[in-house]
Amino acid sequence: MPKSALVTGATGQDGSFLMEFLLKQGYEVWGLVRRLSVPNLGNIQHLVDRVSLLDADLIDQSSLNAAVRQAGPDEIYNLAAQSFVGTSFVQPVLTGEITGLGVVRLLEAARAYAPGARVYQASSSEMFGKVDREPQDESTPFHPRSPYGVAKVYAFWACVNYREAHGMFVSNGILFNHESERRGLEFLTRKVSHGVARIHLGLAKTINLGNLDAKRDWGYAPEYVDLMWRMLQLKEPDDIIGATGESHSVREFVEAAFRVAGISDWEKHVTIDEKNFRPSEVYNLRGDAGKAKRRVGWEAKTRFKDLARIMVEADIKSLEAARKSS
Ligand code: NDP
Ligand code: GDR
Repeated sequence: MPKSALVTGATGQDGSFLMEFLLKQGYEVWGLVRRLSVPNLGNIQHLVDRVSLLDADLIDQSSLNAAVRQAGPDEIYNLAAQSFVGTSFVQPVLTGEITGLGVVRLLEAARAYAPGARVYQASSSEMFGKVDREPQDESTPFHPRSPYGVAKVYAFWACVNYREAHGMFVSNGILFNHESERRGLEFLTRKVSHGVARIHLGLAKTINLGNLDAKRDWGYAPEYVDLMWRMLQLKEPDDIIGATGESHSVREFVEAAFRVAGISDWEKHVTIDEKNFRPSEVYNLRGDAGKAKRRVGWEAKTRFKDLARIMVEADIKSLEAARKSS
């Protein structure tokens, strides 16, 4: 019998890469999607014939119960979230409902209808927030700096508690930023790669950004779904960081992206706007993924400059294709 997996957040960046990965491993794959007035299947259009999609929402307990019961999965990957930090400041209650309480709803559904399933929770480096050491590892204290980070901390501890109280196999992957050509357009790297591609093709003149001094540990998303899977193959549940171990500023990413398009005077193409700053910022994140290497043999491979190149080239290619077909 092939193993089966239920992936929430199926339409998102990570959901799409994870479902591809699991299909390659021979899994029967169930993807959880929420009802939208206009379907949002862009990232998984190429997979819809090979996975089973279930309608459910992290806000709605009965739909989660039904989805878990129908899929009867061996593994559950909870990737669904209101995942944009900026929005969490203007929609803090919704973010708490989805990104925090939504995880407890899913754990309850698993406890009732698939108690033997192994559960992966998409925890985040945003939980470290205002850090007191560098690099951050699994023993670094949490000090979240946004409603999103606060919700992720709640969800993290809920997972630990379901492990301890109910003996369930629940693991937290504490992942640092990972990006790709499938990233949503509002996130920094994709906003920049897409903006640079538009400028390169003469479709725009500038990109409007915020804090150029913030630093992040940026990796390439397809590699991180492999870590998620490896974590659920361990004998015992555990909480493990995924990161590259390198930290770069937003400014460095912007420079690198413009360089891919052959533009050196990038300052001329960047405007700064207060609206892109956060009320409380996370200034510097750099992860120590030593435990991931020791426990499951995982290491990030794609380096910073290659990431910028992959993303800018992909955006130039897709914008050119769109232009030709219009
Ligand atoms: P995305 O924002 O690309 O995807 C989020 C997914 O969650 C989408 O499929 C979205 O559906 C779905 N979703 C949102 N709200 C609900 C809801 N109420 N019910 C059901 N589904 C919902 O995120 P990523 O793929 O980048 O990230 C995956 C997970 O990993 C998230 O939990 C994120 O917080 C976490 N994370 C991400 C990191 C990163 O760098 N990418 C780093 C660390 C953690 P829809 O398409 O309908 O909006
Ligand atoms: P982040 O990602 O907050 O790290 O959360 P994001 O790409 O939004 O921001 C990265 C950094 O860039 C700065 N920045 C800008 N950000 C955006 N989005 N737009 C701008 O114009 C801009 N200008 C500067 C931000 O202030 C920030 O410092 C991501 C999400 O995927 C989370 O879900 C995940 O948990 C964490 O990564 C790890």
